[in-house]
Amino acid sequence: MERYLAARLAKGPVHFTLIDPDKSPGERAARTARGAVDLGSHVILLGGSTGISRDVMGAAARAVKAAVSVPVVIFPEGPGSLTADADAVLFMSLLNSRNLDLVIRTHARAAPAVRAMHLEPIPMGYLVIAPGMRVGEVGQVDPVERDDVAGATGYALAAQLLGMRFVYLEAGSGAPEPVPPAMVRGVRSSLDIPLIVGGGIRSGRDARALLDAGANVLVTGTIAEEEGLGEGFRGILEEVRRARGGS
Ligand code: 1GP
Repeated sequence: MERYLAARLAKGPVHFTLIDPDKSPGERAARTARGAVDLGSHVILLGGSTGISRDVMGAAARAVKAAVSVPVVIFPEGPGSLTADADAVLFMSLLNSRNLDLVIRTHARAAPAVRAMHLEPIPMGYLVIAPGMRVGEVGQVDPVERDDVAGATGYALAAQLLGMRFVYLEAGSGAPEPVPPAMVRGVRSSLDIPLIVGGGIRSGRDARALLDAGANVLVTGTIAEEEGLGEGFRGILEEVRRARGGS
């Protein structure tokens, strides 16, 4: 997965489609994934902010893998949703959580299982920006304020210096506005590793502002869940394609 991603990122920004298998189980997840990949999405993420059982995650991963040839990656809310049926897992530390379990302790408990399942871990710093929505609450986060570019940059750079290979700025699923482009621009200018941005991206216009600011990966979930793969989703993918020079 990481090699696949590096090859895609070498040519420009990429798009991840996030599907919640609790809301879109099995074949339904596969249908969304197929449509998203047909429109140019590069990776399918499976996850949600409430406990998804291993069975539900496994069934979705199997169905999606049978339907598309892009990597299928778990966006974990906890170790209970890990399944060997996916290709990789975002092995992510919730950098600004007050709960040490979400910063490192759960990882210590889950690491042997990740190894045993032969799931490729993608080392990532995950940073929640206000408003943070549900992940901000369940993640017991001290959200970075939307105008605190220096604060976000500090966390992102610390993640890089600790050896993490991706940083994810998260406004929270369903956020009324995405992470501010000015924050993306500021963090991007100090960072050498790819910057993932998600939460509240609903239109081509949102996508373009974040891509212009230097986002390397855009993640969208809610738009496809609420509106299907219609105008909003297509507009986002169009902007990603444009930023890649048409490829
Ligand atoms: C959530 O960043 C992702 O973790 C996607 O957010 O559901 O708002 O697209 P949306």
